Amino acid sequence: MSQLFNVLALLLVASFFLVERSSASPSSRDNDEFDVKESIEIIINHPLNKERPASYLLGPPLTEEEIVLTLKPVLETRDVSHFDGLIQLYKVTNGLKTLEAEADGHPLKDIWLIPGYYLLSVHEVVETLSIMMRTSGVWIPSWLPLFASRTGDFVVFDTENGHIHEILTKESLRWEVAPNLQAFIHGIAKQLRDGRILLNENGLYDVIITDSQKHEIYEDSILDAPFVSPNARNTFNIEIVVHEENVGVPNLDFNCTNMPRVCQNIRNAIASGKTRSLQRITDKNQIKKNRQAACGKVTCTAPNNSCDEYPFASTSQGGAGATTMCVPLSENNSQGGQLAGFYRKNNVKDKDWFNMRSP
Ligand SMILES: *[C@@H]1O[C@H](CO)[C@@H](O)[C@H](O)[C@H]1NC(C)=O
Ligand SMILES: *[C@@H]1O[C@H](CO)[C@@H](O)[C@H](O)[C@H]1NC(C)=O
Ligand SMILES: CC(=O)N[C@H]1CO[C@H](CO)[C@@H](O)[C@@H]1O
Repeated sequence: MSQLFNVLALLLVASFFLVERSSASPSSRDNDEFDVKESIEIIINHPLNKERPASYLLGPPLTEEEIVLTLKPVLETRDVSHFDGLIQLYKVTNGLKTLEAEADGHPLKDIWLIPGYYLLSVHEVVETLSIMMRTSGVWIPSWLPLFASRTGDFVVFDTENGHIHEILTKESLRWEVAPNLQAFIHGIAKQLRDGRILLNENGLYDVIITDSQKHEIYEDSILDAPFVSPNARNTFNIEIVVHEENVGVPNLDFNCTNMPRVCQNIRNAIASGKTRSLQRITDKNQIKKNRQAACGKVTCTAPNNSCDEYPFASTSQGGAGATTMCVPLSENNSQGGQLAGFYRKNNVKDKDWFNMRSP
């Protein structure tokens, strides 16, 4: 508890530092210290969100008592009064009614609140955590899933230290995007307000960053942008243990029992000439680019379905032209777990080759 307090004190210092930095910049207005409510308002009222009715699909706010009560089982003995950002967020809105919105004909990207992600309601946070704990194999109990993409990607709140991580469960990758929730939402609102975010050809957000020669560089994901968290750009493999021995080019055999449609999609892809020879990549930007190129324009109409792709987005062979299929959500964790297990067991690292043997 006192340890948590220390961490919290550190975070507080860190967030002040962030605010300090941004208000020092000459182009920003004086009152840069907007709170979570103001940040959310900036995000939903931004012209880029006009086509995405996030605001009217957002659920009504909850009271602090309701938030604490719902989260209590997952926070266990932790003192929830320390999680200011979480409380502030859900006091603004209880997230998006995803399934209702989709049933109402809105594609997933219409209900994004932040680039690539929609906000889960507090009940969905608890439910999704329990599903991920049962099925994912790489999920850590202290990760509260706050934002989800429905393709196995999440933005999570770590109850150990309040840090915000982006998690790609299928690829077993995570990285820290902000030291706390306030800084995360603030960072996104600020970049939207300052016009450093635009829509790319896939209808997704890009971030404009200027290099030392003032050339514009485009990042494909705002969540990676250094301004969200200047000190936190580390990418980690989850649970990938490094062994010394070289096992050659390993063969991947999927167990299709729990994911018949994923396997059917792979068979379709191979039948149409896609390669079985794959090279793993761990560059998160490239993985997300591949996923968007493959699945960005696919709308899965059946409830609880999400777009799956072969070759996988986490290989050099993935991306535009990949064979896609809408698969039940229940199949995504099965695939993610099997891939992660395969990479770990066979020590398949970045740029290593492997062979998709079956199906
Ligand atoms: C495949 O998965 C199912 C369900 O988890 C399991 O019952 C079965 O034993 C597995 N088959 C093989 C060959 O591992
Ligand atoms: C979709 O998933 C939710 C939550 O897991 C479940 O309650 C609902 O019944 C599912 N709907 C369909 C159509 O499968
Ligand atoms: C079993 C199940 O439904 N797994 C997950 C598939 O992925 C989505 C989001 O990426 C989760 O919401 C599901 O829980």
